[in-house]
Amino acid sequence: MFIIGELINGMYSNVRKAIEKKDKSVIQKIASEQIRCGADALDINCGPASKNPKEDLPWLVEAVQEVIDKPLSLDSSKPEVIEEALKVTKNKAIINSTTADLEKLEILVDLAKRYHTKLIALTLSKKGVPQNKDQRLELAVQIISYCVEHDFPIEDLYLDPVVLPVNVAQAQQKDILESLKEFKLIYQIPPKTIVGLSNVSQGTLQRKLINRTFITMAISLGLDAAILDPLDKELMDAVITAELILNKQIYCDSYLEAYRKK
Ligand code: THG
Repeated sequence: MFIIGELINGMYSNVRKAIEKKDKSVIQKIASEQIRCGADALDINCGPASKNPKEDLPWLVEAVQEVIDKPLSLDSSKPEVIEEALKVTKNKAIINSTTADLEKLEILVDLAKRYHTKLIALTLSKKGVPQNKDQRLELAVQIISYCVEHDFPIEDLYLDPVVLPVNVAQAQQKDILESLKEFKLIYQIPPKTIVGLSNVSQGTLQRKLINRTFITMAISLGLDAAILDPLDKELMDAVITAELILNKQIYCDSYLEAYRKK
């Protein structure tokens, strides 16, 4: 499982304040902790309150890169903000994200090719959030067709079915999970899949339990990557154990430690 740490996000008040004060040390501590807990990459999002995302996102990237040598996922709905951050990114980056809309695909697939990045694509369009798995599949087909026609390597594409909170979209959860399996059947090279895990539990009282139950089910349906809180130890233990059960790691009594050391 490819784990992207979610904690550098202006949605969190400590990060929002650090961005306002340009306090690098707060950001660098959150970055290092996430990697120490097993994150393979970090999501970087300056949050909806940022007045100047074209400056704030590159500032975050540079602050993180001073202490961490891992891929960064540049999280913004504005392509011009992502491009400013790409200009300062050292490692192979991840663009987070495009939608299935043609004008977004045109700009972001081109950016991903020019900067040799991976690309997360949400099965979302101007019509809004898909309401069932057929609508998700249709948008996934549009995204893959565009990538194939424009020579973007499918190996570098991650499809995101858009996870919704269980308290407002309970009837959709089964479809979201099953989409993960269906996306793999669209093309001869099965596209990778990703979810923003914490979305599922927003506004609920049992956040951690809901997160780890959802991810365990998603992993059994072939999930490749997740944006999540790597500091949640029970969550990380559940991820490692789900992968153990799927035979992605050899069993030994200390398999949790063995995974963390690798
Ligand atoms: N897909 C992709 N990218 C994404 C998402 C996705 N990026 C953003 C988001 N979704 C994933 N990251 C988060 C980060 C935090 C939370 C949820 C998802 C979260 N934050 C607390 C909340 O809102 O309750 C903030 C609490 C606080 O203020 O301290 O839940 O789906 N590709």
